[in-house]
Amino acid sequence: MIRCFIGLGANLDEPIAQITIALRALAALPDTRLLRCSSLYGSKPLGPQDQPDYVNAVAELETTLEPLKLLDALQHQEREQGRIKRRHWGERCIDLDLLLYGDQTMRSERLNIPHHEMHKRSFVLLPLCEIADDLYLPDGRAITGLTPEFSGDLQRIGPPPVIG
Ligand code: ROI
Repeated sequence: MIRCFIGLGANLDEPIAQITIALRALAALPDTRLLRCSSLYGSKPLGPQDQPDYVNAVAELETTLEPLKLLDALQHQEREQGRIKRRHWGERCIDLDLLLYGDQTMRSERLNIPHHEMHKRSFVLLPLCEIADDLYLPDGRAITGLTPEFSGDLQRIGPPPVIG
C-alpha cells in the first residue's frame, strides 16, 4: 500500500457538500482506503478575485492503484460531480489534486508529483500539516518547515466531514 494525499477544493454549488461527496467517492475507490481527512478550511481564491471563496481540505489515502490510475479516478469523479472548465484558475464545483504519492517523484505532461505548486499554498500546507505533520517531501524537506507564499486568509471553518 502507498500512502498518498489528495487536495480537495470547491467554490461552487454548496462547496462543503461537494467535498463530502468527493470524500465518499475516495472512500469507495477500489484497492484504496481513506485513512483520514483534515478539517475544512475557508480561503480567498488564488487566481481571479471575482469568484467565491473556496472550501479546502486534504485527505490521506492508502492505495495500490498506480498514480495514473488514481489520477483517472480523480478526474472521473470531477466529471461525475459536473465540473466544467470555465476559465483559467476559475471557479469550480470540485477539484481533486493528487499531491503526494508515497515518496515518488513524477514529472510528465499529465501528472506532476509532488503537485508543482503545493509547497506555495497555505490551503494545501495547513490541512496537510494538520493530518500528517511527520511528512517529508521526496526532496527531503519537512512539510512543517515550508512557508507558503499564498495565504488566502485561510481559516478553519469546520471539522472533517463524517464519512461512512
Ligand atoms: N484558491 C483557493 N483558495 N483554493 C483552491 O483550492 C484553489 N484551487 C485552484 C485555484 C484556481 C488555483 N485557486 C484556488 O485550482
